[in-house]
Amino acid sequence: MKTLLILFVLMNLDKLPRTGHCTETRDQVLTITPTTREQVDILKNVSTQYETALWQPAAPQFIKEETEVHLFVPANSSEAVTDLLQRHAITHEVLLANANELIEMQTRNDSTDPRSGSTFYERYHSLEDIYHWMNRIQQDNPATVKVILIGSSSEKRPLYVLKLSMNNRPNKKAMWIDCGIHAREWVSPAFCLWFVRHSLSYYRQNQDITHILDNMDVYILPVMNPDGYHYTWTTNRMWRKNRSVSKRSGCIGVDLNRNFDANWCTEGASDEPCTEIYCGEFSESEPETQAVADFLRKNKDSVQLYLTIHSYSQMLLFPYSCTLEEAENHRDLLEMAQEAAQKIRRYYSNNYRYGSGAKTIYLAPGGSDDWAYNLGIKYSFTFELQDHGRYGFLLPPSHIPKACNEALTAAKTIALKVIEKTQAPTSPAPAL
Ligand code: 0X9
Ligand code: ZN
Repeated sequence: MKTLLILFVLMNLDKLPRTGHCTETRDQVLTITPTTREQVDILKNVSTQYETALWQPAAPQFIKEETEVHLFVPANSSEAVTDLLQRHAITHEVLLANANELIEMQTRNDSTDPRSGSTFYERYHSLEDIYHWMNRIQQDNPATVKVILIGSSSEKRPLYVLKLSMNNRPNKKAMWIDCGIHAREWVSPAFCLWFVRHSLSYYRQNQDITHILDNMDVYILPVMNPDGYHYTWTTNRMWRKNRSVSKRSGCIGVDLNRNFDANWCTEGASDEPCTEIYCGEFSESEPETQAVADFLRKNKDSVQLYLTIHSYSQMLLFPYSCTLEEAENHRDLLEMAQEAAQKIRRYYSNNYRYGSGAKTIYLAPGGSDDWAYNLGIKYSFTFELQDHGRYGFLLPPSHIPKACNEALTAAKTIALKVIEKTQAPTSPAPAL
């Protein structure tokens, strides 16, 4: 009997939790709905008291009554956090019980896994892989793809933009797409890769992408926050900001989507370096922000459409997010977002909300979309990709194709509209 018991313990050593308790606790995501002011205040303090990561909303100050909060709770804080919620009768449920497994699944190098039938574009990739991919794409398409170095990150990683250009028409217009401003939103860089693959594979085969590329060059920045993205692969999967070191605090990182010069650091951002929505020392204080802003300033006469890709919550947002005021072409932007959302519903049976950022989610100043809009790029959108919170930032790789195709549909619908509204027809417009 004793031998059997020892054998059992030895066989299960790896399954025993480090704490020595018998029940295995794992990293999990909770969905919590506060119903009273007191409960809201308790939740606002949770992230400062315990090691947790707020998934939704982006910062504790946006937590309000009767609105779902998604909270990532690592195994070592699990007991304390659930105790606290129970003591204050705060309604909560486990949204994801197996966050560790999902993280492991997403970082596994599938190319060496013979059981995996997924292609390169149906997986998440490390920063190094993405740099290699960009190089290869340029080498394989020397006539149409160029890699442009637009600057470097605070840890001195290069910021590369791909330029897709199918012809040299005089006075050619362009669109811009950036991905990966927020490090943990992995489906965002996956979308930039997906868009490039679609453009290169379906040019001259698919009418819509052909019409877009005939009339516009495309600038694509697959990872705007390389330091943060790298950090999510090596150290902390839940990291959001960049990795710059603050002079006046031990806390690291600026929220690059609060660092642009659009009502910079007013309500909806924070001047406290330890928060997730820290706006930085001054607008464009961060090299990543500066590189993008400089590039767009230089190219503002040609760039007509600005797209920035985030996750999650399934929304198509447009200016303003930095004020409750309406943008001057609000009707146009609303119509375009509505048409894009309708197409997503029709083709993919998925719901995307749409509207101005401030009215649809929250006031959030210093964002790249508002800044690009004020620069004169009158068609400016933020896409929040899948999902609604079932997996949140840990969207399994198997969901990449649908999430990216939905966003691709929206991007193409909007780009075609921009061409229709601003450019005299040079070739027959496609039947929509
Ligand atoms: O808060 C943000 O930066 C974005 N949401 S996220 O959950 N991906 O962090 C929304 C950005 C909307 N646009 C602006 N705030 N300008
Ligand atoms: Zn984001």
